[in-house]
Amino acid sequence: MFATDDTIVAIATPPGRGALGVVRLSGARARDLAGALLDHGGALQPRHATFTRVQGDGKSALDEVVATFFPAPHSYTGEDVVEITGHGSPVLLHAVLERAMAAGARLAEPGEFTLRAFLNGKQDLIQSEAVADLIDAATPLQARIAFDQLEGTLTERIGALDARLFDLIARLEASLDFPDEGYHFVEPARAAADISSVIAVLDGLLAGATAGRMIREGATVVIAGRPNVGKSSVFNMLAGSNRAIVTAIPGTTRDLVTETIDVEGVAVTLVDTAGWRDTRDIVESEGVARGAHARDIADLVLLVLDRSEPLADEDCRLLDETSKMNRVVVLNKSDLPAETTRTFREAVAVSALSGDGFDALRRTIATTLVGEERLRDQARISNTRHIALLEQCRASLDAARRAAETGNVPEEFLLIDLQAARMRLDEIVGRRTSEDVLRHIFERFCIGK
Ligand SMILES: Nc1nc2c(ncn2[C@@H]2O[C@H](COP(=O)(O)OP(=O)(O)OP(=O)(O)O)[C@@H](O)[C@H]2O)c(=O)[nH]1
Ligand SMILES: [Mg+2]
Repeated sequence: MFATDDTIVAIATPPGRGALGVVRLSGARARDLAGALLDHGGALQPRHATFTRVQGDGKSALDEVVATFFPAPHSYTGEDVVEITGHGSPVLLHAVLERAMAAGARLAEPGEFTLRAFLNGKQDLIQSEAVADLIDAATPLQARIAFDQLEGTLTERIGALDARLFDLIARLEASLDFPDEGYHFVEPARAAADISSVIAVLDGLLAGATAGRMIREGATVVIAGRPNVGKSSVFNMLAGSNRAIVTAIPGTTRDLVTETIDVEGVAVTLVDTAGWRDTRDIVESEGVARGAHARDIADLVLLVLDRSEPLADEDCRLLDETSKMNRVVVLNKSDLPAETTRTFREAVAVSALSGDGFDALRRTIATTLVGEERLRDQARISNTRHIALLEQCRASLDAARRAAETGNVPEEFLLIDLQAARMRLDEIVGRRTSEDVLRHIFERFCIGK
């Protein structure tokens, strides 16, 4: 499968300059190879920070470094690991890397350190994926969910589900040892009830999945409305910058303007669009078409109305068009006297001029996208791979339950579905995951992780 008998090396810190930079080695020869680079006499002591120097090609030293040796199995990868911390200069770090490779180390593939941690049983697959999520996190909420998964809270819940299935399977298998016609070790009704209770736990996990995925992957929020209602002003206020051009001339915005922002922990790609109206202007009508397309793929539409004017035909048309979408109506220009009194189910009054109402708008956006979910501390599933496998698991359990409910299906048939359900759980934690899937997961990582 994956080669783990060689010693790998990579720069573990991001490209570019920094105060410090780290080169990491992992594998059986990590300590020997480090010894060949460093001018420290004698072997590195376990878990001691050793101040020493890296030798250059000739006699002169390259850099002063601190080297730390983590002997197997108490290291990130579960193998012998040496971390060499030097000055954060790309030139120096590459020189150290090349010296390590010249001594016999192989350049690590993306994610290979974490892959080894997984293969050596230091982490399960959920935790390895959480490492990538933690590094990628763009908001504190994303980081918290990833860290939760790294700590094993989701692993525990999957483990608890697995234990209940295992118990049921064991009891049904025992029935097979009493093959007398009509004798059930577990009464079918009992089996159906047990399966139902496992499904209920599964549904609890899946209930938060959409929100979890939205938090992990971020959401696209599109600002729509007729010209001049203040879409670009609302966009700028939410983005905290004057990114979009604002003028009193209707039809100012033509292109899509996007900005990624943090709305109460949810990473939102905010899109400003051209005001919707019938127009003969070629450029503007292209902008209007792009805006319509953006609305179609949005996770949420902010429909901006100018509250200081009566509703126009275009407003009504947009209200109608977006009525089935995930939508928040933004009643802008609340600093001016109100001209419309119509009320909407999900509406927030704001003034993009004064900033009034924007705290409420941010809260409404976040709640509409992910519910109150984000405020609760609990194990969450957020990863599409986990969600898909849990749904497959649920489908198998459902089939088993239906079979049990008929009361006359042999245990063998129930067992097939229950085993299939358990297999999906095994795939989530990585006990039974194909090499292709593993490759796909670890390719996402940066080199050095
Ligand atoms: N009084 C008041 N004026 C506002 C408010 N928001 C926007 N405006 C004004 O309304 C006009 C239009 O604002 P924009 O943000 O450019 O409106 P828009 O919807 O993006 O317009 P288009 O790009 O042309 O579709 C500008 O003169 C803004 O200063 C508000 O809350 N109160
Ligand atoms: Mg605009």
